Amino acid sequence: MATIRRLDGLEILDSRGRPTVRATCALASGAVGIASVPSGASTGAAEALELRDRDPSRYGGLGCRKAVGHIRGEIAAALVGQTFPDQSALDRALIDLDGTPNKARLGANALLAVSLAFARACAAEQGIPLYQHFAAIHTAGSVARSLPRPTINLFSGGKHAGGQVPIQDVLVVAVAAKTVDEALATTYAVYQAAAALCLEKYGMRALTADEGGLAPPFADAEAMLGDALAAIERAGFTAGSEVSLALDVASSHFYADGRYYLGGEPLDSAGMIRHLAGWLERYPIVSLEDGLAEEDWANWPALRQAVGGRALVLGDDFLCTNPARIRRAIAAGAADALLLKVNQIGTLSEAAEACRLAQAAGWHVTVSARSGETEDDWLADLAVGWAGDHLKVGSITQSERLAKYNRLLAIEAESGLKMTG
Ligand code: 2PG
Ligand code: MG
Repeated sequence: MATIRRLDGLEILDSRGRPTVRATCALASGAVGIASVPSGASTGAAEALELRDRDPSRYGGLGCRKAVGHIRGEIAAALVGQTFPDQSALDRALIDLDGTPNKARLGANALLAVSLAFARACAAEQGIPLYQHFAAIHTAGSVARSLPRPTINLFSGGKHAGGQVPIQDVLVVAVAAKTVDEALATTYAVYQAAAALCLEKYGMRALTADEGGLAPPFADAEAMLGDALAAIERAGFTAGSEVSLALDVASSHFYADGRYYLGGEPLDSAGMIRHLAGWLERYPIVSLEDGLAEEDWANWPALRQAVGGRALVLGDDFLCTNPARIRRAIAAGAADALLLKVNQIGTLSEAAEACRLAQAAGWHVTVSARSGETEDDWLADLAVGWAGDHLKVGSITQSERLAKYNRLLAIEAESGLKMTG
């Protein structure tokens, strides 16, 4: 039971310097929660709507004054003074108030900021860590069981790096690390080795992309993967048994008219699947995100079969953290892992439903940040509370990324929980 005493919104700036939304929720008990929402760039077509002002004279139309105005105005008017038995009651009120299927009227950014600020205030009211409160939101009565294993950006391309190479992320997974602390130290070593390699090979200090990944002018995606392998070895690790790779192919963003424009001859879906299967043979890849495009539904089951359990078939744009899309994908055998981004769906309760659905089907869950992030660290608590297998936050640089790793380190130190295997 929590009674809202005050709701407020603030337009703040994200890691790209673009506006986003922060909300403050004060409860009658005096407990206060403040939360900020992130923003994507390589967005899925089925994502909930992020409300932008569309005033070209201010932040190129990306202002969030309307969304903030909705928190201060209509949402506050409807919710202040109301008592909510739990998170799902609050989220239901937000969804009903908005009244659209994709949160287009009040904005998913406004709704999610309130949803998260309320959760934080409730955790504060009970005097429990946010990750334990998130565990209870996931399933009443449950507690946090494990820590997620970080998957960390090494190299960036695609929409996060100006498209010098079509695929979006090559990530490092410290598969032999036993603790978060060890996983981060391992990744740091690989990242530094990659930076040195980029200096030698490309003759330039490697510039970083939106999420802090190194983004030299790779000749093609193959070179990106080869350089990742070389960096792992240069750092003194054995590729595969100690350090593996994860890929965000983000293929929706180089797919047009039924063809994948990966460089060279355009590939049809079968050709793309063969290409990806070839990578799995040559590189130690444990997770393959958006290997096919979001609208290429019909071919996802064939991708999953071709991968044959060698790597996770992870859906991001494909699933959009949307329970209806996840049900369909489970029924079709189209994937076996969910990339979970709360702002793709717009409230905590709906994202929790997406997470439960995936986990009940035996899927893995990778809890993910967005390319436009803030210094807020709730995502680390969410990944712990919801028993995420992996946490994908971007690279091991830039404070908006490190805020989440630092929170995860603090949770590891205080909770005694073990990282997933
Ligand atoms: C993705 C995310 C995070 P964005 O595609 O997985 O890397 O990117 O937030 O731009 O959608
Ligand atoms: Mg993605």
